Amino acid sequence: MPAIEVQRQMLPMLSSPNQGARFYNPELPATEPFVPGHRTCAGCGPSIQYRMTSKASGDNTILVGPTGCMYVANSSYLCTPYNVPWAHTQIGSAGSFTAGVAAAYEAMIRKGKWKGAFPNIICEAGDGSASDIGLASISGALYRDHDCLIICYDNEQYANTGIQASSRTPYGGMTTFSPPGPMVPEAKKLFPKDLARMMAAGHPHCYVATASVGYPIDLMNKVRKGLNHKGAAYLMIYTPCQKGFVYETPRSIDLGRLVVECGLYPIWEWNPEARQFDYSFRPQNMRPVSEYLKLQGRFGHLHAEHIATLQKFANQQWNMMGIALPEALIRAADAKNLVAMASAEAAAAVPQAL
Ligand SMILES: Cc1ncc(C[n+]2csc(CCOP(=O)(O)OP(=O)(O)O)c2C)c(N)n1
Ligand code: SF4
Repeated sequence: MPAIEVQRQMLPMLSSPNQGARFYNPELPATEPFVPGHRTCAGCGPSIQYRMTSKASGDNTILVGPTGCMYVANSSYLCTPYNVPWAHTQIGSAGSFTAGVAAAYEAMIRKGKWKGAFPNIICEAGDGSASDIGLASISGALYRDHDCLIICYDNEQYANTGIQASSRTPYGGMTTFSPPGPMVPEAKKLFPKDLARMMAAGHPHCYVATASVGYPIDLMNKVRKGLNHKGAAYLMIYTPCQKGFVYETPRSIDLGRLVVECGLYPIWEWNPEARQFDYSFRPQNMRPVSEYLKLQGRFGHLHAEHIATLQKFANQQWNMMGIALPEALIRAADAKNLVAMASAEAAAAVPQAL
């Protein structure tokens, strides 16, 4: 019997992809594969992202959820908010499980055992799963080019276990595994693993991109591009965690914009055909990192020199994208110029003065 050809869904792009409509866009699909009713925190960035992602992918979708908040908080106590098939997998096997689902559908369709279009197969892995514990299985699935979309919903920490540092936690981030103290005043000393660029460098045939909940239309178009791409695709999406970052709950989308506007989360695409990075995405504003940091309790302990260090890092990212730096951002990379903030010495003197 000749093999039956696999029919793939080609999802259309939404217009105004860069800034997009903030609260309403008439082109948004009405479908809601991720419905109300789950135990995520108010303002949870990963669940906002989950809704956007599944809205973009539509009803012919299969979701895979390795252990983390987007498994546990969504499916606590024997119910789930998924209106499409969903399966839990172990935190380390995000990629191998997803690859198995994709390979099974390919085989079933070719043998005539499954009628209809190939489903959108999406894995939603936290950064603990994607950058640490499940990295090998995800890399394997991407390398073997299974037709699936693997998303790292990047809340920059292990959230579900009570906010521990992952290799995506930024320099200066306070977590229960990186508390600030006299020996390590900046809290986390290491800079984050450059995961998305690792994925592009290591799997050049994959569609790889970064996105943020601050730019919903861009995010949804990248989901669709990743799904339309025949073979493996990988998206890393900034998703602030209200509990771990310690911010006012309505500000999740604001943080999603600020993190890009201050250069700490570059938005780009890796084009596998041209084998090039596309750095053409431009936020509306460029801001100093302090505007982003000051909204979050996890950075509340930082001194001027640490903020300057983060500014230097952000400036390097702007340079990497070929964007000229305004004078104010160059100045902000020098701790002496952060006049409105306490210097390390001044801050250290406070307890003695009391
Ligand atoms: C092999 C294994 N190690 C550790 C755990 C404990 N664990 C459960 S949820 C979780 C945190 C996952 O973090 P992440 O993938 O970043 O997702 P988030 O909770 O942030 O959504 C951990 C470590 C586990 N379930 N399995
Ligand atoms: S702890 Fe963070 S990631 Fe988990 S449900 Fe709450 S806001 Fe979402």
